[in-house]
Amino acid sequence: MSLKLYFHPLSSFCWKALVALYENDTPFEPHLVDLGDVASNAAFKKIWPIGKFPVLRDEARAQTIPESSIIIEYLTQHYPGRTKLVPEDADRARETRLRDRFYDLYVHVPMQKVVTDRLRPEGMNDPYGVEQAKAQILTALGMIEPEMATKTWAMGEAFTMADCAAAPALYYANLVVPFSTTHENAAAYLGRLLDRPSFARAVREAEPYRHLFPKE
Ligand SMILES: N[C@@H](CCC(=O)N[C@@H](CS)C(=O)NCC(=O)O)C(=O)O
Repeated sequence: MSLKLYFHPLSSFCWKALVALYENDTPFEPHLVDLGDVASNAAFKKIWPIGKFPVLRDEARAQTIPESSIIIEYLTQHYPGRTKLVPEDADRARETRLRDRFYDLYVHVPMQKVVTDRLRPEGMNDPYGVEQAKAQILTALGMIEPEMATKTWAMGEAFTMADCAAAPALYYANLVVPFSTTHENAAAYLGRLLDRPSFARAVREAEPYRHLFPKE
């Protein structure tokens, strides 16, 4: 098998890459990274010193690919399948990338800020930063709400990389800033994402690790 994915089943950005892989039944060897284990962490940092997953390794092409969006671009280019995750049309591709960036930077990253603050040592919390992050999520939800009033997926009728980004971002954002009653279109979109077999599989496979998610 040519592709190896360094990941953790609970990690939201890893879900994004997993959705892309599952969409096209792309064969890969899963390699679980345990950042809490000194040896596993050190071995992973030799591959990608930044130490953030997912990271894809393609032995056939001798390529190491970090960053979830770049992994999806790489898969689209070298291992395409029935779901065209990045459209061929240049304008639609750019719009897809914009929505991918939007969900990563303005929903996913602030959601991470709220969650990782819960893991900080006693007395080292950042309540102001957490409030800013929650406000950022609400601003983004306010933009998603009218946009998803008429669309099935982020780009319309076609499932793309933007939906790979939206799925984990909205799933975990809904845990830290519940929005099912305040943003009904965004919530309905999350419901459709949860019904999508690729995302449902990623969520299901994380179940054994759910206890590791830090509660408030
Ligand atoms: N921009 C990166 C973000 C990846 C990321 O933040 N991954 C988190 C897990 S969801 C991680 O590796 N956290 C471990 C750490 O920061 O030590 C991407 O899109 O892949």
